Amino acid sequence: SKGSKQKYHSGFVAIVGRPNVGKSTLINEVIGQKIAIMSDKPQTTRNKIHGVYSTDNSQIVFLDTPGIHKPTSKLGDFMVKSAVNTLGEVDAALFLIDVSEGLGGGDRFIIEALKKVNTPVFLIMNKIDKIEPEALLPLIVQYKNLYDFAEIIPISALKGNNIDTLLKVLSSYLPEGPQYYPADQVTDHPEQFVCAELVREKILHLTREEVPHSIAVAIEDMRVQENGVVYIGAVIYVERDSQKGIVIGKQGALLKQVGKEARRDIETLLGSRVFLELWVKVKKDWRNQDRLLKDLGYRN
Ligand code: GDP
Ligand code: MG
Ligand code: K
Repeated sequence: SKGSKQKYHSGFVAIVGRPNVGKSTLINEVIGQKIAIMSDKPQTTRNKIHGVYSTDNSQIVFLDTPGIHKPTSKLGDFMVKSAVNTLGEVDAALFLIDVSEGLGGGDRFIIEALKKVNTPVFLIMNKIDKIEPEALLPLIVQYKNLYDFAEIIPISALKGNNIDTLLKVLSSYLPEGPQYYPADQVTDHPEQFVCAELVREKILHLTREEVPHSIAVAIEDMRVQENGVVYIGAVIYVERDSQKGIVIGKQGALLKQVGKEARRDIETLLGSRVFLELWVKVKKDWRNQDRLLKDLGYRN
């Protein structure tokens, strides 16, 4: 029985910001587990990843929204629309910026999107470990001129600085509500999606070429074999033959390395042995094909 106990508060919080400002790092720091995929290269996180942060009297469900930026393809357009839709439905939004970089067109585009919804928006000034404290105030003034932020909180997602304050203030914005997920559940994402993202992550890390933005990974098959090993068959879609060559590498070396590194992470994630089989397929202009986008799970 609840008795004199505090009422339970819960809600959904979207994280938005330009690529590489630290959205995935923040979710990982809060959740304490590698569920959001990190990369030095932009736009690794395409789908929403729910990270669930639970305490005795509250629960925050984080949505790592795909990037809001000027769309250049059908996929880009889709991503922007779904991100803006998400913003309208959440209890609060965290707008992350990288304080070591100036306010740019990307930030302005996001701020315009934020103006379309009534959701309270926190300005989260990330990477404070990279600048002198005096540099913060002029930035705050600059951003305040563009938008009426509900809260402004400087943090370092990487060093874990001021995250406790962020969580405390954020919790005060949550309405009374149910515990949506069991307290020990940190993600409601299908394991398949996370596996596909891990493969993508490895490719992004291992290729220096212009491949990253034009790849997609689809898990075609995932099952537990009789010997207890989890079999995973995945297809890596690229747009051009030249990209296929790059992803495969000399005598298959790069693909082999991708498979090796991804398998290791997936084994940690699933807690069992994994046999990972990878194929590379050329699908010309897949970003503008509606059917394939649906097959890959990009749908609202
Ligand atoms: P996302 O694209 O917004 O999800 O950004 P990521 O979380 O993938 O982070 C991009 C890069 O910024 C990674 O190399 C992170 O380690 C780095 N990063 C994130 N937060 C911080 C921070 O607070 N301080 C510093 N110095 N680096 C950070
Ligand atoms: Mg990310
Ligand atoms: K990234």
